Amino acid sequence: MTTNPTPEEIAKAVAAEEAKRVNLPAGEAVPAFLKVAKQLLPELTERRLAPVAIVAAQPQPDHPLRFSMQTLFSGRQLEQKSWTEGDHFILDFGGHLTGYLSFRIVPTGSVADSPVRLRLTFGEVPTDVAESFHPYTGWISAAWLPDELLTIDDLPQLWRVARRHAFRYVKVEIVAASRRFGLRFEQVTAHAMSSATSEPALLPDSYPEWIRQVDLVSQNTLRDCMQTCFEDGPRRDRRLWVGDLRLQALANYATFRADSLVKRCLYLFAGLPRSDGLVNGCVYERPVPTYADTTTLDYAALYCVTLQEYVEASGDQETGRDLWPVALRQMDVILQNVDKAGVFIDTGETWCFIDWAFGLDKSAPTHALIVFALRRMLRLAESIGRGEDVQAYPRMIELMVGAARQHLFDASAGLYTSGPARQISCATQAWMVLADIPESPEVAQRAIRNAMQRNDAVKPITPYLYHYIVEAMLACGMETEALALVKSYWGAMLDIGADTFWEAFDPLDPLTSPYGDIHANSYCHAWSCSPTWLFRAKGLGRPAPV
Ligand code: RAM
Repeated sequence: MTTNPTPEEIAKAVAAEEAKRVNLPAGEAVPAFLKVAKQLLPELTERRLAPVAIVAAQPQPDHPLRFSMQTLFSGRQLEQKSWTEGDHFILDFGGHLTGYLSFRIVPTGSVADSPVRLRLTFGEVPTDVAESFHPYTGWISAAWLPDELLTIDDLPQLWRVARRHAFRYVKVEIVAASRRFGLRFEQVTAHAMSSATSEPALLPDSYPEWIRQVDLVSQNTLRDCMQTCFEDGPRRDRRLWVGDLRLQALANYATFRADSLVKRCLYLFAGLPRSDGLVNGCVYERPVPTYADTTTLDYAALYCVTLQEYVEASGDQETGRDLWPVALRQMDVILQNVDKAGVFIDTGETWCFIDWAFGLDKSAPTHALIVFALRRMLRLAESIGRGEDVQAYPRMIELMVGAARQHLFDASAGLYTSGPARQISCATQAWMVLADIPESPEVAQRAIRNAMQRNDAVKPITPYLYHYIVEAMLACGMETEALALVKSYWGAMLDIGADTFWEAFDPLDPLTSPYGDIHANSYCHAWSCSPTWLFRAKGLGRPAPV
C-alpha cells in the first residue's frame, strides 16, 4: 500500500508547485522590469476548511439563480456514510474560496477490487452544481468549465486535485466503482490560497447591516482574486488585466495593503509591452510571464491612472519615476488617435473595452477616459518632479474638453452622445463626469440622471461599469443616489446569495452572460470588489457622528 501524504505534505507540495510555475528565463534577456516583478513574487497563505454541510439543490423557478441549497446533513457526518457507483453528493464549504481540494478515499465492506472513477464539479454558485453544463452555448472554450473526471487506484488513498479551482460547492459523483466495496470520504479539506496576509474585517456596527455585508463580500472577492498577481477571476481568466487591477488596487489600499503586489503587477505590464510600447490589456504569469494578444486603449490609459494612484497611496516615488517613461508612452500612443479638432477617433484597430454592454459605442467614453488619464498624469508628474515632460498636456485637455462640449453634448437632452448614431449610454455620461468635462455639477448630475432613467440609454451589464457610474456620482455631488445604486446593484447580488461579487450582473436579466452561457461567467470577479473602497476611502454610507 502507498503511504499517503499528510495534509502538511500536501500543503508543502502545493506551495512548491506554485513557486515553480512562475519561472522566468534567466540571464541578460530578461527585461529589467520583469526582474523587479519576479523579486516581488508574494507568498501565498493557506486556510484549511472542512465542508460545513452536505446539501441538495432545490429547483426554485422564481429565484434569479433558479436553485437554492438545502442542508441534508452536517459536514462532520460525512465520514459515517458509505457510497457506491451511481451515488452523488454536494459539499458546501460555507463560503467562496480559491484553492485546492484534498480527501482520503477509503474502501468499506471489502478490499477495493477496482479503481474508482469520480466526476468532481466545482461550483461558485448553486447553478454550477445543480444543472448540467451541457449543451454548452458559450463562445469561449468549454475547457474553462470547472469539472474533472478522476480515476483513483490503490485505495485507500489521500488524493489532492492538482488543478486550482474557485468554489464554494463541490459535487462528487461516483461514476464507476466495483459494487463489491463501498466508499467513504474522510478528511475532506479545501486549501484556500491567497496572498492577502490578513482576513477581511467588518465595518463598525454603526453602519447599516447591508453596508457591512456588501463591504465584507467585496473584501472576500478581493482576497480570493489575490494570488501571485491580482487575478481578474480565479475561476476562469486567471489573468492580470489593467482595468481590473485599478479597482483591486484601490480596494487594497483601503483594506489589505498588499501594495507590493500592486507594484509587481505594474512591473509585469511594463515588462510586457506591445511593439509600439502600449501595455497589453492583460498578461499571463505562467508558464513564464507573457503578454496576451489583447490590447485595449482604455486599459492602457488606466495603466497611467493606476500608477499615479499607487504612488499616491504608497508614497513610492521611486517606482513612479522608474515607470514614468512607460506611462508617458501610453499617452503618446493613445493621443495618436485624437484628431486635430481634439476628438478621439475609434478606428477599431485597437479594442476599446469600457463594458461588455451589448451594442455599446465606445468612442465618447474612451475620449473622456483619456482626458481623465491626462489629468492624472499631470498629478503624477507633479509628485515625481517631471512637470517638463507634460507641458503639452494642459492644452490637450482643454482641446479635448472643448471638443466634447461642442461635438458630443446634446444640450436639449442634457446628455453626451457617442458615435455617428449619437448613442446615449450610461458609460458615456459616467466617463464625461469623471473627466470633469461638464461645465457645472448641475450639468453633470443631469446627464447621469437622464441616462439612468431613459429606456433607450445603453445600460451597463458589469460591476466594472457600475463602479464608474458610482464613482462619477460621487465626483459630482450625488452621494444619496450613489449609495442607492450600490444598494440596488451590489445589494441585489447579496440578496441573491452572493458570497463574492460577480463578473456580470444585470438586475433585469440576472442570467445574462457576455459569453453566451452563464456557466462561463465568473462569480468572484476582481472588478466587482470596489464597494469596500467606496465605503472606506470615499466615505460612502458613513454614519453621521452622534
Ligand atoms: C473579461 C475579463 C476581464 C476584463 C476583460 C476586458 O474577459 O473578465 O476581467 O478585464 O473582460
